Amino acid sequence: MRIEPEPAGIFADWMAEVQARTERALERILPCAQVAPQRLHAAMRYAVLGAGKRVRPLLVHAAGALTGAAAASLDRAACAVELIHAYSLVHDDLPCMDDDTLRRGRPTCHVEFDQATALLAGDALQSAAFQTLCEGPEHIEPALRLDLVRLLAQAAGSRGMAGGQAIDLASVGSALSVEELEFMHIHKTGALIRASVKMGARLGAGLEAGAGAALDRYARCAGLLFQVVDDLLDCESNTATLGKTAGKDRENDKPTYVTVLGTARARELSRELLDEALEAADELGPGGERLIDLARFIVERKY
Ligand code: GRG
Repeated sequence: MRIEPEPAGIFADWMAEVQARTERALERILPCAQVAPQRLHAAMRYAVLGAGKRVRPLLVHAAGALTGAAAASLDRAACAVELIHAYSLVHDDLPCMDDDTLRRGRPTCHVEFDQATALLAGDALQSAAFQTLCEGPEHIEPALRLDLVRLLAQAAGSRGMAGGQAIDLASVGSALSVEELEFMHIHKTGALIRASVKMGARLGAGLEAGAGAALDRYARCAGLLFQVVDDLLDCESNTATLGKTAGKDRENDKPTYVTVLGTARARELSRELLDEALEAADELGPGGERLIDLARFIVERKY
């Protein structure tokens, strides 16, 4: 039986509430800009606060809602994942990587500050992510905290996001097969999205094996879906709407789902991945509604 999506207003309200509570929690976690070293702390806050869709925190909360996790514990995992995401964007924008000047509708961190400060801000945000998982008053058992640290470290590391980024940089100017492209994105973008879902679910009651597998299938599809849509937006949207430089992939001669498959097939693939994500979420039964709404949001987003 297919779970009906919630009325749009309910999802929009829930999304706004999670985004707001994530912002408040990040605000508390990040050192004040008045605390030394002021410039580094200002750069960290600049990179994290006041912008971003918070897709990964939303996934943490949606998966946690499925397993009945406490909201305060989910905030902690959500912030840790978002701090890693923010670090990756700061480093990705550096001249030695994608060399971009616009992010979230404003100058990139190294443009607003300087390259060395941006590099350090990214480093410190990564450390802050793991510190966040280790601290806090919530009743998260030490063994569970360790699991969360492990999940996040695996997702961010050389066999996750950083590894995917290395493949991405090495692929500039080359023709990848669809399989190679998928391998790259499962790591670069997908690993953190998958970890968001796993960490959220892990904070609540255990799922029986079938539901656990369905949730992981959902997370894998959502990660790839996010990237296919990102590639379509990069070539079909504009800089003002995206808040980052449109057409950057072509400018950097990067293989994308659009260059490898063509626009029509890339769009078809996004529909297939959405269907598969929705099918997987259906298997989760009641409680999976937010995940369904989020998969649709990932496809329908404009930036
Ligand atoms: C530097 C180790 C290292 C990794 C960087 C994720 C990544 C790897 C680079 C980002 C480049 C990029 C545009 C990837 C496409 C998918 C993606 C992560 C888009 C940005 O995420 P959103 O749309 O951003 O969730 P907001 O600003 O909403 O948080």
